[in-house]
Amino acid sequence: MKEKIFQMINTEAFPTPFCPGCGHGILMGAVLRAIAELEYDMKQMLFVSGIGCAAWIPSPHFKADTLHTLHGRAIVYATGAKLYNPKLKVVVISGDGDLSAIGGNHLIHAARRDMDMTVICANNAIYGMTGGQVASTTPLGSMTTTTPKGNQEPPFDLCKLVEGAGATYVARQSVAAPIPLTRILKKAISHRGFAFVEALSPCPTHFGRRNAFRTAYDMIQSLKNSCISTEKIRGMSPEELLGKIIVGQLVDKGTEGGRS
Ligand SMILES: Cc1ncc(C[n+]2csc(CCOP(=O)(O)OP(=O)(O)O)c2C)c(N)n1
Ligand SMILES: [Mg+2]
Repeated sequence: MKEKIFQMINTEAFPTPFCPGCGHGILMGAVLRAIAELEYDMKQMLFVSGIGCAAWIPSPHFKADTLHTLHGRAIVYATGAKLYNPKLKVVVISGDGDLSAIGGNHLIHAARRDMDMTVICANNAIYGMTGGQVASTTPLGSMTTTTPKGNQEPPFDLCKLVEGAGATYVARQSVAAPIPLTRILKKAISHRGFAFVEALSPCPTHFGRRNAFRTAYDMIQSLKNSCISTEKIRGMSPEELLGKIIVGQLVDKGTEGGRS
């Protein structure tokens, strides 16, 4: 497996540009492992990203066709490529800001159309690459460079957003649980139709240090403590679920649909 994954990466592109403790590298590894375990041929795949730290995950690190596009426009390019060549397995990997703020409209409409593509959102709850501004995913009260008194605006629940828009596969997992994350990525990548994965990825540099996390390790521990799986929430009251993040498969409408 190690050898196989080694052949899927551009070794000259390493080390990655990610800060120490950033979760995006774990996500990168999980995506590669998922593809390797599925035994998909990278030559039949296209990876599309927008702009941001997360957008560096596929390009230039994957030895495959990649499109590193404009901020917020990854899904647009992915849609065009898929329409031109329906045989392509198209995977979008980008950040929460890129996909759900500037690119939010494209996200909901691709979900509504059940476009046959996988969208992997590396959600670090902040605009990482540009210095830590508030995002559409930043939790209430969190400190960012643009919310010095704490964020006053409620964040999107990305999974609910795309489910409401029509996505036929939706799942959430954190990079603190790389094996379940890989399992979900395999399901999402092999899904026919619009598949969405929200990968919770810590940003110690911009989110952590402004929000009382002393180390990157603390952020991983906090994710471990607050994530609860869909199986475990049965029978729990809304009060017990307060502050918890539900992870696991949230929607799976089978693999019959999908527009291309
Ligand atoms: C049209 C346009 N507006 C703004 C920017 C500046 N910009 C680049 S990346 C980014 C946000 C990235 O945040 P996110 O998508 O969450 O990725 P992260 O860096 O957190 O992984 C912004 C605002 C830009 N490049 N282009
Ligand atoms: Mg981000």
